[in-house]
Amino acid sequence: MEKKLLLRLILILLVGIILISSTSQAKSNILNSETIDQFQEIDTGGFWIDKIAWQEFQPEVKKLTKIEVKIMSGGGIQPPINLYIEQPLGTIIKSKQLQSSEISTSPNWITFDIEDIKLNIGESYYIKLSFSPGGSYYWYGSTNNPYKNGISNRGETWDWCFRTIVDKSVIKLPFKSNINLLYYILNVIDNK
Ligand SMILES: [Ca+2]
Repeated sequence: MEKKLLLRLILILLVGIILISSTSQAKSNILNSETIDQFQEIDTGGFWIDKIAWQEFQPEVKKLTKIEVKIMSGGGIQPPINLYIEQPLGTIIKSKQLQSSEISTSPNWITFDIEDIKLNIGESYYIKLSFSPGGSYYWYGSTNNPYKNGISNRGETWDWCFRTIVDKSVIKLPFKSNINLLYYILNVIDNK
């Protein structure tokens, strides 16, 4: 009887160690799971933004963490630039402001690190850029409708350069199987 109890304690300890080690492994996987979901990277030119510009997109992954847009600044003293995620157009879900000093005066992919949000897969959302009067920011994009799941403020044939960065982590904690294994072993011991 005492032997059985000791065996149970040892097994619980062992499974505990397995659980802790697998959890820390899963955590490190989660950290590296950011990836691009929706994107339009073709650049055939661009336009100076006339106060506001927007691009529609439809997510295929729920958790949105960042937006990247290919833009440049007109240089000099400028108001900050705001990026909004809207649904529908005009209703802000999230926003992120960058100072003009953070935007270079040559074409670059700029990351707007928004607070993470959960989107509904397949629904239309809008990436909007805007700034106060006096700003001059240029957004690159392409003609011929390269992004099929959305339009832009320039119509159906123009899509701005953008990327949606998402967190695709699937929590693969083997808790369940380990706990089932523990129950199984304990049952075997009990029934001996
Ligand atoms: Ca399009």
